[in-house]
Amino acid sequence: MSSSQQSKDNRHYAVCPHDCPSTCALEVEKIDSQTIGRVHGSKDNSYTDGVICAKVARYAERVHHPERLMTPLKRVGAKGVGVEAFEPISWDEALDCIAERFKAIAAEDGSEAIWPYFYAGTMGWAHRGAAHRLRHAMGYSRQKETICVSIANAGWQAGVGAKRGVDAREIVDSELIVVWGGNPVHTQINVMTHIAKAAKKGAKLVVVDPYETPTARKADMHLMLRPGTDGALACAVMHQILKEGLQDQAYLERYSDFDSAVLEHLAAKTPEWAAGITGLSVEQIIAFARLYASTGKSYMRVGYGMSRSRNGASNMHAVSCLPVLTGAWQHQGGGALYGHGEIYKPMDAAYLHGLQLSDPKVRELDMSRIGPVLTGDPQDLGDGPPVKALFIQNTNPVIVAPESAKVRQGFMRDDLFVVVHEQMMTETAAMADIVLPATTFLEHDDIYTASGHTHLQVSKQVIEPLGECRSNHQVVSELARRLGVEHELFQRSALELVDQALANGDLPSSDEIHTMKGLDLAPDFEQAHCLNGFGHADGRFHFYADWAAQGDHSGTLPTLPDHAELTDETDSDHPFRLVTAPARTFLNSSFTETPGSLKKEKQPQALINPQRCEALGVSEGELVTLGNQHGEIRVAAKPFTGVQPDVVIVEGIWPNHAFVDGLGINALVSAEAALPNGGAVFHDTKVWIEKSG
Ligand SMILES: Nc1nc2c(c(=O)[nH]1)N[C@H]1C(S)=C(S)[C@@H](COP(=O)(O)OP(=O)(O)OC[C@H]3O[C@@H](n4cnc5c(=O)[nH]c(N)nc54)[C@H](O)[C@@H]3O)O[C@H]1N2
Ligand SMILES: Nc1nc2c(c(=O)[nH]1)N[C@H]1C(S)=C(S)[C@@H](COP(=O)(O)OP(=O)(O)OC[C@H]3O[C@@H](n4cnc5c(=O)[nH]c(N)nc54)[C@H](O)[C@@H]3O)O[C@H]1N2
Ligand code: SF4
Ligand SMILES: [Mo]
Repeated sequence: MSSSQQSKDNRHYAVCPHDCPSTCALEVEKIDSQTIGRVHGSKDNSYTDGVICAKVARYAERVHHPERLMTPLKRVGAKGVGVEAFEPISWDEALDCIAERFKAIAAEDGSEAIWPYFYAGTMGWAHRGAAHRLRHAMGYSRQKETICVSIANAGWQAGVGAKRGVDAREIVDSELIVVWGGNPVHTQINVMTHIAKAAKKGAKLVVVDPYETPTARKADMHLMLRPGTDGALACAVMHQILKEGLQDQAYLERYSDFDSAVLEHLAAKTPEWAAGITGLSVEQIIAFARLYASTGKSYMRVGYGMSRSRNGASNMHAVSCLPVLTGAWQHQGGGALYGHGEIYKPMDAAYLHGLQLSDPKVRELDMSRIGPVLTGDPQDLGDGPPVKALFIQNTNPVIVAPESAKVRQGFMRDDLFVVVHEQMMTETAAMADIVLPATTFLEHDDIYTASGHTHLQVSKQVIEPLGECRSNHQVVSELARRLGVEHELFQRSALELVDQALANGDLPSSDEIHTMKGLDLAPDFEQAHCLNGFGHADGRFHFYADWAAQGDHSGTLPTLPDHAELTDETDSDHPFRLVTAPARTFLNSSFTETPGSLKKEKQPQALINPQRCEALGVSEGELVTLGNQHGEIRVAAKPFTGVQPDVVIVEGIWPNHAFVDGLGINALVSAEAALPNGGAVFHDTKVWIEKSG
């Protein structure tokens, strides 16, 4: 047998578990029962289409990382030091110790003093949701999931009324693709695969992003606006389209609540007005409006970038009005995609989250405010007890959460008992009292939905769990037993739970879905293009946003599309706006440990307009200090022409220790909750910059 034939035979279907809209179908080379080789994109999945990102192709570097956690550990030295402060213990010892402490804390301070805290290190529903099952069974504090999608969801919901959109495989038929507030070359490479197919047929690409990303470099038009000003740009584009009579009036009347008051409102939102806010030129705005209205086959891929601001929901809503104004939604290759959440509703996610056990009276803490929560902010704790224990799976809050100096201060508390279940000794794990070793997706089974495509996929274990690693579900089940809970959610296997959730929605079994390498749940054309109506009760798209329905009872967010002046604006002491964009070869905090990724990303860098570098007297590689009321960090400067003079970009959620002073980018980001219903404002930060002394 040739070696290439051998490698084909050894390929196992799996699904990428990472928090990425692409949720790629993979083929993993298995070398032996404990070892993987290269990872490839599967050709069998028409969205993945054989392409995956470089970091996952090199996944062997993560699975077989020499520092992968292999046994339970107990901290015997100082917090935050790392692996040398721990000594190995047995699983029984670890789980007994956790159960004992949790029982004692619940007895003394109430069960709400324990806060299971998780996010999307794995997107698999059975393992991701494990912490929820434990929380609801025990009455531990609930978690408001705000760190990623809550602002964007609110903005999209306000207009469209449902998380629904046009299949990205239609991009091949588009004449114009607008990537707005996303950088798919970094964050979901498959979008670029589909754009390349359309470009071959002459389609144009427009990118709206505050800096010249690799995606923007491929664009025919790049609108390099100031962060947090998308509402202004969208309004001026609508103004121009209406002024030139390029809207689809019949569509607007049939499918939206557009009326003469909206028309009048937009009549004031001139390109001149928006130019002053966005930093774009009047000509650019007019040229984009004309290009956008020139074809119904315009496909808008909406990213999260514009939403990670205090006015983010309003920006998202304003942008989502555009394909309605031109009637693009009606056409093959036209419309918009934010996410496909709605199509997966038949799967009973509530069952997997253990919602049947939940008590809505139990307090809910905002995950993005973990710093203020752990440092006892009354705004967060109210009359409730302080958090005395954390049980953490799938997330690394010591580096990814806002106001990270406060997060660290909270973790350093002597009276806080911390359990972290992890694959690596992250900076969060280094703060733990007990660290538990976790399997990777290649060592357990799970089911995956996607936001960027329409397949429901089941991934099965490819290799044996390494060392003593256990899955999230195993750990939570064993803890629940020790805490005295008897429930099927902790007695069945992960796939048995998945099968129940599938059966509850009349979907095929996990085995069937696995055998067919994914079940395509793509809705028909009418549904995907909202021709049967949008998600609101009246079936219309709403130019009038009902923010109160989503939690903004102060009336702060504008009802009609607009520029909401809520951002952390520059002032004489803070002349720059900071954007903390995703790095290409990291995935949030993951891969910040793999040699292949580190070699590419090198070090944290501040991309600063060359004029400003000159004024600051800094050249490439020299250290600059970025600061504001939350803290100061030092980072290497990189003169960069593709950014406005008052904007600075730092890519990647590097570990704090990668920065000169051991304090990373989120030391500068505020934990203020965005309207209407919370959300972290990662790209909405004023800073000053100085050459470091
Ligand atoms: N390689 C890689 N892939 C990832 C991730 C990663 O860290 N690295 N993270 C994953 C996760 S969790 C998520 S949620 C997604 C996020 O995926 P995206 O939606 O692509 O990411 P964002 O972080 O929102 O930032 C995208 C772009 O928005 C731009 N941006 C910032 N502010 C604004 C603004 O006000 N207006 C506009 N128009 N643009 C703005 C940024 O400059 C950036 O280029 O990606 C996932 N995929
Ligand atoms: N400055 C700045 N900060 C940001 C952002 C930004 O754009 N800028 N983006 C924000 C966004 S959108 C998000 S979603 C968050 C994400 O932040 P995180 O949730 O922290 O990100 P990840 O790196 O995806 O996952 C965290 C950890 O999960 C672990 N893990 C993976 N699989 C498993 C498993 O099966 N079991 C267990 N127990 N652990 C597992 C990984 O080893 C990893 O350390 O970061 C946010 N922070
Ligand atoms: S592009 Fe996203 S989903 Fe695909 S392999 Fe890379 S991280 Fe995973
Ligand atoms: Mo995210």
